[in-house]
Amino acid sequence: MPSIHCAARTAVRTVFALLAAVALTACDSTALQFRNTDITGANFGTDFSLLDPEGNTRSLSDFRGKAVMMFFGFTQCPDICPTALSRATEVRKLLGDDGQHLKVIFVSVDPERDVPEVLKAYTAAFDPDFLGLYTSVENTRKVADDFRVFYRKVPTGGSYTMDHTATSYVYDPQGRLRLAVSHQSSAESIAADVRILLQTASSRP
Ligand SMILES: [Cu+2]
Repeated sequence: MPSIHCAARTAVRTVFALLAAVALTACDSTALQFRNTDITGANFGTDFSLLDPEGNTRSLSDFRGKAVMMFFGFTQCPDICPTALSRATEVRKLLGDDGQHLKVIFVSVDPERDVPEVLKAYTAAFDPDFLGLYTSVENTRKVADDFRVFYRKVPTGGSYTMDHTATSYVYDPQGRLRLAVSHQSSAESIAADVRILLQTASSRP
């Protein structure tokens, strides 16, 4: 009898040790140390339906298997957009070979002027792999609202400029919105976070 009792106790101990190990693993995976704002579980910006410069309808699922960094702007932007897209170029460089697993998407908030040819030439000037997307003026407002992106026309003499949200969003390779990246965030911090998202994805069965 004592030996059975002992065996039972060992079994209980083993179970507890296993539970502790499981708890630790779970704890590790939820405590991912992102340097940008973790918005995992956000109930907005879950998908989009937009046109690429060739006129194909594109949605988030087209990029499954890649991390996606998405940014809203306009090609005539004097500073915010060029800065954000240059930074995105830098992020891909910092990622080295993993850079090919990051898709950068630029959504126009100024489709009246950002016609397909203009949009394509603009993104390609930063990186030929960057993708410019657009839709009708009306749908642009809906998509921006879906992504909690603000924008408005600001008249400048005979023309206009646009005010717009400067936040970039990052999706993991499963297509889940994970990070909000501020305009002040560095390319290094974004590359570090994207690396985590890519590694977490590849380690999953
Ligand atoms: Cu801009």
